[in-house]
This record gives sequence, C-alpha cells and structure tokens, in this order.
Amino acid sequence: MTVIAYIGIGANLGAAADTVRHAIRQMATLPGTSLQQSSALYSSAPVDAGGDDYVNAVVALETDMMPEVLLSALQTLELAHGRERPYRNAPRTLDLDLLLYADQTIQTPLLSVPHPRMTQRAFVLLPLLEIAPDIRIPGHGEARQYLPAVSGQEIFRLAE
Ligand code: PH2
Ligand code: MG
Ligand code: MG
Repeated sequence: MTVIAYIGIGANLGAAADTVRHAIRQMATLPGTSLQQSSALYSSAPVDAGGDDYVNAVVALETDMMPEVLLSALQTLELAHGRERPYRNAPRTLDLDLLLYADQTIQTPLLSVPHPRMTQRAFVLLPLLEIAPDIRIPGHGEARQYLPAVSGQEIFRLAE
C-alpha cells in the first residue's frame, strides 16, 4: 500500500537552491518511493529565525514507507547535506519536514503530523497550494483558507 506524503524543503546555508534541487532528486530515489509532484522554488526571509534568506519548496511523494521510516530517511538526507543543529531554528544546509502523511494525524515523541506550524507559514502554504490547491490539513480543513493570514509574509517564486 502506498500513500501520498508532502515534504517541506528548506535551506539557507551554502548553495541553497542547488541543495534543494539535489534533495528533490534524492527523495525520488528513496526505497518504495516516487516523486509525484514538485513545486517551484521560493525565496523568503527567515521566519522566527536568523541568517540568510531561505529557499523553500514542497514535494509530494508516493511512498510505501511508514511515517517513522520516512522521517528517518529524511533525516539521513539532511545529515548527508551536512545538517547541524547548534540551536533551535539555526541556519541550515537542508531541512526536510514531513508536513502531511495521507490524511493521518500522528503525535509521537518523534513526529507531529500535520506539521504544527504549517498553516502559519507562507513558505509552506504557497508551494503546497501550487501543487495541491484543494489539499485539506487534518484537523484544520482546507489549506487555502489560511492564505489571507500569511499574506503579510513576503515570498518570491524563483525563476526555473
Ligand atoms: N524554517 C524554519 C524557521 N524559519 N523561514 C523560512 N523563510 N523558511 C524556512 O524554511 C524556515 C524559516 C524552521 O524550520
Ligand atoms: Mg522546518
Ligand atoms: Mg525540520
């Protein structure tokens, strides 16, 4: 059995756009997984964080991996790109967040799905709605209804 999982990608250290593109290609080759959709790349100032502007994107993966297994595969990719965690929301070479896993709500010490802050962040909502305009967020209803609340967050779609 496969499910659709949405992954939020972020980077603001090093060659961020190249890293995001590379990570998308790598996710497409994870076991039991195919890349279903991929948003454009977007640029925005750090939200609740410091450092350079971020490059963000969202992809839809079709996968047979269980959520914890997928999370661990994403963390392995982060580490392969030199991810360090010196303090909360520190600038990062690569951040891969499991936003949505099918229509499931998951609450464990390791994993919170839907991602708790995803409705408050333009850098998640815009790329997500680009590839899934009608998506619903379990416990929150239609994702698109949260757009007006984030319209003050400046975000740019990068050229291909
Ligand atoms: N990620 C954060 C904190 N702030 N800001 C932007 N623009 N993009 C991000 O991906 C981001 C952030 C923590 O993961
Ligand atoms: Mg994040
Ligand atoms: Mg993260």
